[in-house]
Amino acid sequence: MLAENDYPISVEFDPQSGIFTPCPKLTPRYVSDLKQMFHDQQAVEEIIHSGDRLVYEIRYHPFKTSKSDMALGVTRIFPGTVGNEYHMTKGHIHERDDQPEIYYCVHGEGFLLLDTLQGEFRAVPWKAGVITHIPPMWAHRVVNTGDDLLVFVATYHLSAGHDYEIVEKQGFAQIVVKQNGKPVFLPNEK
Ligand code: M6P
Ligand code: ZN
Repeated sequence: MLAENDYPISVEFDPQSGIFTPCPKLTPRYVSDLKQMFHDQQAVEEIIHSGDRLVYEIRYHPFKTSKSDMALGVTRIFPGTVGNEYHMTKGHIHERDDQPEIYYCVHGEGFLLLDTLQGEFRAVPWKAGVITHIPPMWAHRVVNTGDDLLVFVATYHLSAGHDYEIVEKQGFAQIVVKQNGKPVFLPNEK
């Protein structure tokens, strides 16, 4: 006997805009939610005082059956910088150390930053069509270095869990800043 949750579910997705329907949950993230993440604290304060700014949105759909727990997340990062640092996701590492994730860039351009927080760092150049497997124990963050929206699709297990604290404290090994209109990598001073 199938339970009510055990039937297939589909959503309709537009890769250009990053919007899918039906969408049970939308989480907006403002500069004020990412305060600790950007290196230029003066720029952060100025933006917050002048009314804050939306950096990205996450649309989320859980798929929980009697035997499984998948999640679909679609993130749209708006173009822009805070100081000279490009808009990016907060970044997190999974609470569980056996939980990977798939990230699929469907629109825009930028970098996927991957960091073990123990010495290994990768910056994967990202554009529409690139799919990256994020192994367990690698923190992940997406940076939008283009003039357009960056949209990516994520699939992971609900039970993976999000740990933001260590990323907040330590940051990723490198930051991505705009210099002469181009992305440049600098060591994180944190
Ligand atoms: C993807 C998934 C989500 C994550 C979102 C934004 O959709 O990895 O789990 O919440 O990106 O990233 P962050 O949580 O780091 O802000
Ligand atoms: Zn994740």
